[in-house]
Amino acid sequence: MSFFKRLKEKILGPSEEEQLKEEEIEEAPSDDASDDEREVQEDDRSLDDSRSDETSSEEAEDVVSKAEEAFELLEESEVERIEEEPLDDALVELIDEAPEEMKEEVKEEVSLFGKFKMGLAKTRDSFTSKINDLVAQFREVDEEFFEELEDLLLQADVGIETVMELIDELEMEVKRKNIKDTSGMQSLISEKLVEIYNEAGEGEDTSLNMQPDGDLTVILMVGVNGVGKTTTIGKLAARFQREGKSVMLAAGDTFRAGAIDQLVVWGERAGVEVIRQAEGSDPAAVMYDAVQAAKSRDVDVLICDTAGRLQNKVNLMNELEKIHRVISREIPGAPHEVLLALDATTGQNALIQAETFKEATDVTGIVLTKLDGTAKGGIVLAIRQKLQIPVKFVGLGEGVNDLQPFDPEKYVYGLFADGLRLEKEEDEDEASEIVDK
Ligand SMILES: Nc1nc2c(ncn2[C@@H]2O[C@H](COP(=O)(O)OP(=O)(O)OP(=O)(O)O)[C@@H](O)[C@H]2O)c(=O)[nH]1
Ligand SMILES: [Mg+2]
Repeated sequence: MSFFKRLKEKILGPSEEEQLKEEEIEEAPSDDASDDEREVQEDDRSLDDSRSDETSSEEAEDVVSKAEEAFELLEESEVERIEEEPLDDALVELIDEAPEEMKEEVKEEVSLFGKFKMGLAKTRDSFTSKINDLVAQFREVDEEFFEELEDLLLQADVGIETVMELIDELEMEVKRKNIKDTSGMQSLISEKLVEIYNEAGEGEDTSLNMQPDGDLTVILMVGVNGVGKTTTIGKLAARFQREGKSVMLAAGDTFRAGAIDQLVVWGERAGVEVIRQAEGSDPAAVMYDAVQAAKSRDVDVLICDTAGRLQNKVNLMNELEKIHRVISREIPGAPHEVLLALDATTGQNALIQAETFKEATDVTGIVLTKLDGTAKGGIVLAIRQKLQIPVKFVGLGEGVNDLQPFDPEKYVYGLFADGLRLEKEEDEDEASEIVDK
């Protein structure tokens, strides 16, 4: 059954056909009921049906059609993947139960969660299956359990400080609540991870520093070669356009052969203008041109690409400083965002790159790319703890819609989703066993 059929059924109840089938099954054993009784039952049922039909079917159709619209925005391959891996019933219920005026918001949340869940498949599979193994192997919470857990988190690139803090917190919680067996540990771990993440970045702003309507916002994209700067610019351009903003791109990577053309392709895809000069020309001059063009065409957002392949740190610093100077001279306060792209698959190396860029320029946010391609998604936590720069977006694939604003709770829940559902099912099984007894 397709995702939408399930969604529809969840909201509207089973289709007439399926209802008829159910009724046949229900009626079959009631042979001894008199015809009169059956008639009364049927009348009751049809009354109930018409009442609920009138009140809920319009709303439900509305939610379903809005959900369909939202999913149409996703690429076909993603829809297939979502259909293959259905959303948790609990999340579908969320859409179902939301008040009418909030349905749109809830549905967006659900589809965002679906994206995190898909994009984090590698990390989740390795991480949760290892945690599941650990829980199965150690029935009791003891020192050895914590040692193994520590190893596992380090392997996922969570970072030593965060791991130590997490283990300390868990040990305290286990003592406080007198927890003996490991069965509830998954939810406790995810709860604590979100808590630690939030504490480490208290007061941090993960939204983009956008200028008020009518003013130009300049975003500079920096990072070493191959991390995904140009791809992220393409995704951001499409995102802003969807929000109704006009966008322009500046081809500031004049260093690498083919870099300008690559940005032009993204520009064409999103239908936005790309300001460029010949390969090898001064990037600061490109920026100057781009800012002038953006101002004269009343553009809302200018996103600037830069070279990642500079020979050494001094060159990098000099170039970024010059670009910065030119932009801020033309527009005081700009660039409004300097986004550092970091490749999640490079693990701890990403942290070293970040330190270098922090020295070279005022990085205002991180875009963590290729999270879909690594089993070491724990790097998000290490970045937060070590760098004090907010992760503003994460890249969860190569497609134009695969850039998502970062949300720690959805992220951690995405990591543990299956494990938590498993736990919930076990709890429910246990509860029903108790009731049965
Ligand atoms: N799976 C996956 N691949 C990505 C993501 N972001 C970028 N890529 C891929 O990473 C490769 C490099 O991306 P680019 O955007 O060219 O990287 P860049 O930082 O501009 O590289 P240079 O221009 O050489 O400095 C491309 O093949 C992209 O498709 C992501 O979030 N997930
Ligand atoms: Mg590039």
